Amino acid sequence: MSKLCCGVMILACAAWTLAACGSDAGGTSGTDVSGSDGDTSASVTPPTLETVSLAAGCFQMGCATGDADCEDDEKPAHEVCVGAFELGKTEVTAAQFEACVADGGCTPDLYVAWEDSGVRRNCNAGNAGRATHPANCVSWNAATEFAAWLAGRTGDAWRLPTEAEWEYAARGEGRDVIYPWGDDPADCDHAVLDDGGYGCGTVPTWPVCSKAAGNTLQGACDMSGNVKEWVSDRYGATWYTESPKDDPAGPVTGDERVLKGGSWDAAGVLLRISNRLAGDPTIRANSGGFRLVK
Ligand SMILES: [Ca+2]
Ligand SMILES: [Ca+2]
Repeated sequence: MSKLCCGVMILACAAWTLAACGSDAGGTSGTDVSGSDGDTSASVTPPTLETVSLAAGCFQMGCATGDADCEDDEKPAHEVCVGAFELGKTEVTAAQFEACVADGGCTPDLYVAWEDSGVRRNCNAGNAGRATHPANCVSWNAATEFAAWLAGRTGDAWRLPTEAEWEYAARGEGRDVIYPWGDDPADCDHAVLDDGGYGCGTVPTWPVCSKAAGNTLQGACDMSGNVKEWVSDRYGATWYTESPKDDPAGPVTGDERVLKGGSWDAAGVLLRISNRLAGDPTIRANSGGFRLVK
């Protein structure tokens, strides 16, 4: 991915020329306009995030065996070990994100809310018809803010997953597979993607857990496709040559953050578990969302 390309993407997408925004463009496809919602309320009940349990374990992170599409930044495959954690079964939904907004915990400038026309119409937060769709148009900064808000309101240590935790979970506790369902190519039976039509013909997102055949062994939905997901790590193209084995958390320096799993506007190969995207933490792409762990 090139940063130059990403800069152009933002401008192209501002006019909602979707066709220009569907590639492996580093998390920057889609809308990036200023939000304006600011209503707050003191009596919001924080959402309960359904989770699946992951046991501690070690696995090969990076290119899966036999993956001909694996890219340089996914190499070398290397052993990584993570502790046990609880993973959000779904991408954080628009309704869950709206609770944070209504409670004053999520800053409008860090995400884009839906409006009835223009470029915001494909952002889900604020659209009553998309309550069960994933929150999209959220920056990495908005995702971390949501996590901090939910942790503060519930007392649980909610946070973004590390890239290693995300990948371990997508592999169903670390299996050597290309996709959550195995090695068969990504299609609309398993995931919400671009199969020649954005979102399998339904632009943009689908309600979370619409593609049960693509779930992980533990039951996590949409790890591949629907929205690509922010993880906590900074991006480093050569990070896998130096990553530690135990609980790696990414490079300590770098401006961009990692996105995983591909999205409704991405071709199937970009939904590979080991695929890595990099995005500026301020970018609010209509193909980008997140899930949390604790
Ligand atoms: Ca996803
Ligand atoms: Ca990539």
